Formats: sequence, structure tokens, C-alpha cells
Amino acid sequence: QQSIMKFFKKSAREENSQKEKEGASSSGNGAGNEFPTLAFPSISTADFQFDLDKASDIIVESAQDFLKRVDNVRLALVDLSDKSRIISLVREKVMKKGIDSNRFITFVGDITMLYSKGGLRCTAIANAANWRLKPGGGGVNAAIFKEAGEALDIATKERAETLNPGSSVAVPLPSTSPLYQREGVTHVIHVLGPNMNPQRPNYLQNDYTKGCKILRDAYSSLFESFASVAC
Ligand code: AR6
Repeated sequence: QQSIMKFFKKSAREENSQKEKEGASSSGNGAGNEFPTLAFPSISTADFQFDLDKASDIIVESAQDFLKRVDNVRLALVDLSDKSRIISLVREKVMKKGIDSNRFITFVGDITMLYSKGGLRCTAIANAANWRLKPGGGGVNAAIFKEAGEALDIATKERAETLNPGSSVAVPLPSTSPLYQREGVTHVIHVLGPNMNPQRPNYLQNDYTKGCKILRDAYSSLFESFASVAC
């Protein structure tokens, strides 16, 4: 618990120094921190066991394509630990490609407490969901449904019964939800990635041709859903 708090503090410091940089920069637009932000976890790379190197390529390429097309929004890849391998891989690749750091950031913290513990304001957060859109299970799905309260389950059921791999659904959070009140999050966007875990339904049997296509579709659907609620 203590070490998680340390990460939050570090992340908050990074965010503050980012704010300072934006304020000081004459060439930047200085508005980066006010862009509507989507915080998203790395889809499919934990319980669904998708290869991290391939996933990091897909995250960076999908984000770059999206940011070229849509102005005045920011994407934030989030993970729980500063030892996160997916965060390091993505950071490296983002730097190599020269993606604007006002528009794509990586952030260490719990996606359900980004503002209250990390000072990062996000309009929407993404959930690595299951096909039944059921609360619980593990990972980020369990955390988001728990923090958002029953309101999210009800609002989700009004929008969709199930989700196909590679697709997403944006759910407006009722203003009674703690995620809305405490964190300022207005939408949860459920997204279903490819499953490479033999213990879960619809296992792709190591077929990365299919898997990569589904993961690309998942990110482009997620980012489009975000644009549709943020722009
Ligand atoms: N905050 C930020 N990142 C998190 C959090 C959190 N609270 N919890 C986990 N992560 P996973 P998947 C990161 O397993 O691989 C569920 O049970 C985690 O470190 O949640 O797409 C669903 O119901 C990893 O980087 O999602 C599905 O059945 C990332 O979130 C299945 O697991 C995704 O990990 C989906 O598996």
C-alpha cells in the first residue's frame, strides 16, 4: 500500500512538473493539461496474456494515428506499478516516434483514483472488460466496477448486453457515482480485447494474426468512442 502511495506521489510530481513545462513553453500551446483526457489500461496484456512487445507497438501506432486525426485531446496509458513493462516499452517507442508529450502520456497509478491520488484529471477511463460486461473477475474490470458502484452496472446494461472482441461501448456515468463525484470522470468506455489465455472463453490459440487485428480494432474503437464523447 505504501509503495503504491509512493508511485502516486511521484506521478503527481511528474504531472506538476509537466504543468510547469507547459506553462513555461513558448512554442507549445500551453493547454495540454486542459485537453479532455482518456486514461486507458493496456488492453489484454495481463489476464488475457497478449504479448507485451506486440501490444506496445499497437498502442503507440493506434495512438499516433488517432492523435493525427483528432486535435485537442490527450491519451494516458495507465498501469499500477512503476515497474510495469508495458509502460517502459510504450515510453521508449513514443519517444522514438517523437509523439507530442502534451498529447500522449504514461502514468503510474490506480485508474480509479487518478485525480484524487495522482492529480490527473480524466474525462473518460477505459475498462478492459469481459464479453458479458460483468462486474468482478479481476484486474482493472473488478477495480472500475467496484469504485463506480452499482450505478455503472445499471448504466452499462442500458447500453449493451455483450461486447464483441475488438469493439467498445461508452457508458455515461451517473452523477451519483463516486468515480464521477470524486474523480471527475464522466464516461467509462468498456473495450474487449483479444484473449490469448486458454483458461478464458474464446481463446485465440496463439493466433497473433487474428489477435493483433482484434487489438488494433479494440484501440481504434476505444479512441473513436472517446472522441465521440469528448469532442
Ligand atoms: N489501475 C490501472 N491499471 C490496472 C488496474 C488498476 N486498478 N488493475 C489492473 N491494471 P487486466 P486484460 C492493469 O487483466 O488482460 C478481467 O478479469 C494491468 O496491470 O485487467 O484485458 C476482465 O473481466 C494490465 O496492464 O485486463 C476480463 O475477463 C492492464 O490493466 C479480463 O480480465 C489490463 O489487465 C481482461 O484481461
